[in-house]
Amino acid sequence: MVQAASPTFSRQDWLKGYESLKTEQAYWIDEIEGQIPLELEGTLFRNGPGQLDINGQKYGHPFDGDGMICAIAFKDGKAHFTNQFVKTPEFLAEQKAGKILYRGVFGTQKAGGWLSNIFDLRNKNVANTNVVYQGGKLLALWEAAHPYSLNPKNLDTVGLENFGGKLGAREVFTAHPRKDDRTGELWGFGVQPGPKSKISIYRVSDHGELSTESQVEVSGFCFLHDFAYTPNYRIFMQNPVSFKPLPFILGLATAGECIELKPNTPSQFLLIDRQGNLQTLETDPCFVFHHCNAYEQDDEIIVDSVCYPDYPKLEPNTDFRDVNFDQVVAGQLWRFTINPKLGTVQRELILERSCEFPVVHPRCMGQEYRYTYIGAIAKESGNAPLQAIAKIDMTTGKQEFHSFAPRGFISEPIFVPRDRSATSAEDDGWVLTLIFNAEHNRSDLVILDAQNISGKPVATLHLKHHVPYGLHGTFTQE
Ligand code: 3ON
Ligand code: FE
Repeated sequence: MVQAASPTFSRQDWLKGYESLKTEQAYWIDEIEGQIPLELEGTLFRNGPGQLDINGQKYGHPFDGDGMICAIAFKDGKAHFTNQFVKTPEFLAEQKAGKILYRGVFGTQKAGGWLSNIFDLRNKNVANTNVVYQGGKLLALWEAAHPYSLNPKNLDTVGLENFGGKLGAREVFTAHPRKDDRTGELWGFGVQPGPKSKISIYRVSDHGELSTESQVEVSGFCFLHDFAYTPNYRIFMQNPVSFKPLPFILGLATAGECIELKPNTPSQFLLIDRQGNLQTLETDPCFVFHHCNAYEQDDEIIVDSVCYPDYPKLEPNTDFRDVNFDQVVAGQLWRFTINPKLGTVQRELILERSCEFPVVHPRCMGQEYRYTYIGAIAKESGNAPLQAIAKIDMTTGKQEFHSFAPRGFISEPIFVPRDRSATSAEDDGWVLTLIFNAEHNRSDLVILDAQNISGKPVATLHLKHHVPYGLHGTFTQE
C-alpha cells in the first residue's frame, strides 16, 4: 500500500473558508504587496456560495449555498472590490424567515426529518455556479434553471433572464457556456433530464440574443455539468449515472444523493455536429464535471477533461465538514483522442495528482493549444483541498506548481492575456486566483505571472474579509 503523504493543511484552517460571509461591501483595495500591472484592465467577476448557513442552521453541502458575486475591477494599477448576493426570491424569503425553507439539490433538507421534506420536489435556484458577461448582460448561472441578470456596474439583481422569451419556461441554461473568442459568441446548453433526456445547444450573440442551434434526444438520464466546444462539434461526456428518485420524493434524501454511477457501464462521448447530428462513442467508465478544452486535428478530436473514478457524492445525513479526504475520489486530467470516422477513443493520463478547475487562454477555446492552468493539491498523491495552481505544457508534459500550502486554499485560476493580439505568446499574461488565507482569516486576490508560475506573485491584494470557497468566474476587458 502507498503510504499517504503527511497533510499539507490543518483541518481547522480549511473549515474557516466555509464560514458564511454575511456582509455586502464596496471599497478600494488598499493593502497590496507587489504591484498591479498597469496593463491589467478590466473586471474579474466570480460566483460561489456566500452563505453556508441561515442563522446558524447549516446547509449540508457547499453547492447548496446562496450565490454571491464578487467583482474586482482593475484600472490604472488600482483595484476596487464589490460583492452582492443574488437576490433570488428564495434567498430573500429565507433571510426574512431566518431558517431553511427549501431543500438543496446536494445535501440540504428542511428541519423536521422526512415528514417536512416529503413531496417537496422544488429545486432552489441558488444562482451560485458561474457568472458571465455577454452582450452587456451580466448573468449569474446555475445548472438547473434560468440565469439571473445582474447590473454589471453595482451587481444589483435585475431578475430572471429568459432572453426575450427565447428560453422556454421549462428549458434551462446551464452554468458552463463557452465563449468563442473569434466570433464573440457565447455557446451554452441546457438539459431536460428524464428517462430520455433532451440536450439543447444555445448561441448567445455578442448583442445578448439567444437562439437554439440544435436539440437532440439521448436515451437515459443525463447529468451534464460542462461541455467542450470546437468549431464543428459540441461535445459531452455522458456519465454512466442513474437517478433513482424515490428517496428524494419521500423526503429521505436530496436529489443529488439519488444519483449514482452504474456499475461496469462505459462512459460515452456525445458528439453533436452543427446540424444536430449525434454520434456516440464509448470509453472507460468515469465521471466528468469539467472539460478543459477540445480541438480538431485532421481526422481526430482531442478532448481534455478532469475525470473521477466514481461520482463524488455525499452520503445522506452526513456533513461535508466531516469529510475524510483520504476517501474522497480524486479528479485527474486526461487527454482523449477521438476518431469519429473509426469510432475509436483513446485516453492518456496528463496530470496524476488530484486537480480541478482547468482553464486555457481565451483565444484557444476550441483551438489547438499548449498551456493549461488548473487547481491542484499540494502533494503528489492522495487527496486534500486544492492549495496549488499548476501550469501544464501539453506539448512537453512539463508541470509547474505554485503552492499556497499550508495555510492558503486556492480557487479557480483565471487566465488574463496581457495583449489580445493573435501573435502574442500563449502564456503572456497573468493567472488570477482568490486564495483563502487562513493565517489572516481573510482572502487575497493573487496575480501570478503565467510565464513564471512558480515565481513570487506579481501582486497579492489583501481583501478586508474572507470570501468562502467559490466556483467559477470570468474576466472581461470590456
Ligand atoms: O434531474 C436533475 C438533473 C440536474 C441537472 C438532478 C439534479 C437536480 C441533481 C440536477 C441538478 C444539478 C445541479 C444543480 C448541479 C450543480 C452543480 C454545482 C453547483 C457545482 C459543481 C461543481 C463541481 C466541482 C467538481 C467542484 C469542485 C470543487 C472543488 C474541488 C473545490 O472545493
Ligand atoms: Fe463547474
